[in-house]
Amino acid sequence: MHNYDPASFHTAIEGKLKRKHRTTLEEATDKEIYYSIASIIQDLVMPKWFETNQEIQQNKSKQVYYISMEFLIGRLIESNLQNCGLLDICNQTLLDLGRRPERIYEQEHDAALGNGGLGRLAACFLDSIASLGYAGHGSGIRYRYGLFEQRIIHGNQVELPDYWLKEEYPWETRKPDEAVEIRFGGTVHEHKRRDGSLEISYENTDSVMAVPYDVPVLGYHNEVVNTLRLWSAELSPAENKGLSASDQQYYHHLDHIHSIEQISGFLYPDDSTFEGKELRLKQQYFLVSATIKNIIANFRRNHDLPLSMMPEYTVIQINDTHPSLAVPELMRILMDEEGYGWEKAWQITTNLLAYTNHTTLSEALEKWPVSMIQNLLPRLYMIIHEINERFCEQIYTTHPELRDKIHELAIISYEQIHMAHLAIVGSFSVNGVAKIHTEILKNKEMKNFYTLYPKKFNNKTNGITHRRWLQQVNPCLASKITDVIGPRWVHEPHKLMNLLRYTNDAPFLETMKDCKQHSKHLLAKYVYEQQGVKLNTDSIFDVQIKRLHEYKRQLMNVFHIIYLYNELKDNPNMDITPRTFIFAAKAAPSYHLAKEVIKLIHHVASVVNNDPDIKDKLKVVFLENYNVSLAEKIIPAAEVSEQISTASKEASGTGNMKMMMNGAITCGTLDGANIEIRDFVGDDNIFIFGLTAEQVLDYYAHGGYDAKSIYHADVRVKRVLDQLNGGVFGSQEIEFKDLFYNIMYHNDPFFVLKDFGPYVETHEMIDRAYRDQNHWQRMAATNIAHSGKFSSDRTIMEYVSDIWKL
Ligand code: 73E
Repeated sequence: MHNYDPASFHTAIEGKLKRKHRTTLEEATDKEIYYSIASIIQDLVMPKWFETNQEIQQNKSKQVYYISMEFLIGRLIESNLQNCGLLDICNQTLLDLGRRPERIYEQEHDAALGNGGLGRLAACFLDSIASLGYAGHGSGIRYRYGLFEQRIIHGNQVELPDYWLKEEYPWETRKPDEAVEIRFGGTVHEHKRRDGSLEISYENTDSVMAVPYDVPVLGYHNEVVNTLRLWSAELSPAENKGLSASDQQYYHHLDHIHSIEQISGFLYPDDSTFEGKELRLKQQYFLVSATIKNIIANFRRNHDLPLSMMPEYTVIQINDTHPSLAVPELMRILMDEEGYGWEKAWQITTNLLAYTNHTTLSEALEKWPVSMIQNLLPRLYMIIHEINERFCEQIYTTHPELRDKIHELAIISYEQIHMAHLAIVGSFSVNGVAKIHTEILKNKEMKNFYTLYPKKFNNKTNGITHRRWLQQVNPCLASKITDVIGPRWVHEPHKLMNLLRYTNDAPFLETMKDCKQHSKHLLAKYVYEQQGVKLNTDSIFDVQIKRLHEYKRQLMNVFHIIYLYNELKDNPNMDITPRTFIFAAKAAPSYHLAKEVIKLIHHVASVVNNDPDIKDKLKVVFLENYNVSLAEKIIPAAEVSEQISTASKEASGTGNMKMMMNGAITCGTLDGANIEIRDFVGDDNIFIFGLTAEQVLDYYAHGGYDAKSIYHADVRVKRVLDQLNGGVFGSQEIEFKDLFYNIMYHNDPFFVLKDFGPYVETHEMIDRAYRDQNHWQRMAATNIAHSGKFSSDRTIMEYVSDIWKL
């Protein structure tokens, strides 16, 4: 994509600094250099971006639109440099200039337009779609505030707004000419035409403009530039009344502008409980309506064909139910604006849409109150109602055996709209995100739908982009891999399998270890700079980084640490392999128990880290403000990857894949993609423990288990819980009674005590295994070798061949 060498790149930066910042290489700030580099990349990208679009138009190839409320893209500077082949040149140029590349790259604000796994998956998918050369676009919201910034004050999480657009974002291009109008509220009028058909019109609606901002998505070394289109809510020109400041209405008008801009104001920070907030519904409709209008406009620009032909050239993947209003919105446009009848419109709609389910947690399932949809989207409500009537009717006539299940399957029941049901009925494909998750969908959560539509259901195990999560974040390991198996794994990640030939190669295992030590040192340096804590880089780096949730069981990890602390206090000369427990996690702001766990980690850390008896044997650190950039620092240094969710609860997980790809050994339950990781690496290269999903579901079906009996039977457990309840961690005012009560009197809904014993024993095995470094590195190499199957390139190829048919 470029003709730069270090000398000409140097000159290019110099030129940008002079023309755009009126400064010199010597005087420029890191930020000015960052902007100059971004601008050089943009100059290279623009013509390729244009050409990619031209090619799509000319080839008339089929396109996929990935609609998602979240795109957790993180920083783009390094991956953009890498994908256009400039990373090495840029690093060298910066070093020659006496600048530290990482200091320059961290000038970019980490774009946190997502909560966690679901949003990061969308970002990995965009990278793979472009790198594999497919025509695929992301469509999301340009939230003015991303996921909150986390600060820890006296062990408590405090949320600060993430105003990420404070400074210019160099990757976006505003496209005001492609803005579309979105309408909310109002009343619907039906007029019968002479021919008996209905004409629908709306009155007194509120209008909002959706203005697109495009971010380029660069393929790896292939000249492809796809688009991530992020929509921003603005005042519609039609509503911009010329009022003077003295006018009473002026203030109403300002309020009105504010309420419109609120639609793309902030990202909802909860990824595990559904909160039926009207503003969130507005966001969803805003995204869906803007995207579909855009898709139709693109289709018209590229083809001289009726919209009924759209499914041949277009497919729309909806990321969970958040964009599931796409079903009624497509129906509305096709019928009310394009004049199709119900049957034809339904055929087109259901041939366009494919739905991915990401969770079976009942608290997370979206159910909107009928009244809210009726008020905000009256016409869509009429359509949803009709879809529901027809659907129930169809079950009644074609599936008599399901007649007594109709109320469970219905889209509308008890004055609520079940978005998952709407999404399943309205799309041609329904996929889960790991094998076990899809099986649970088919055989349990969506069983009756599976009976109705067996062919719709399919599995697409998640993946991660190995370009970012290995090549970019761990250049040391990546280059050592290339040294032994050659560079082809970068294009064909399954070729990492060739590493299996080196699992007994002592020099290779040694270099792998050197890379791990290097990464551990870098992380230790960061931790020291951040919080003044010195890490023992010869200790095991045991990492749990993910959103904080009860089902992910960070609490069980903390209980294990308290247990080890007790053991060491009882027997200070106990022979244990030193450990550093590393946590990073954001809790949803309203999630009390999750915040208590964060506080507990901090109090345990302060006791353990300051106890002279413990010396260098145990250390606990919590790194604040977990985000993509922090993950990039931690993951290369991880040796044990904690994936300890209550079996059946974690649909897939993707952090498990990232850490395995960097040579960490998973300590995990048989949940989500852990199962597939085990199937690939084999029992000898992973530490599995705990209840199976079947056992967990069986307990739930019989009202849970008896947590108190474990408390009374297991002295280790009793001691830990009594310490928790008795104020041992934290002063008198800081108590963790709510955590204690939740286990003892709410019967430990996530089986922390039940799995505790096996978890402790598994960690004892890890402790011993680590002492044989040769063996440990062999396990690490085996994990890396198999991680190619978890590249999102593989996932995307499966979507392409089974669902998208691009
Ligand atoms: O297991 C993860 C999965 O790896 C799952 O919990 C997560 O999606 C990941 C990617 O497939 C997920 N996020 C959400 N639901 N499941 C969610 C729900 C509401 C808002 C935002 C995200």
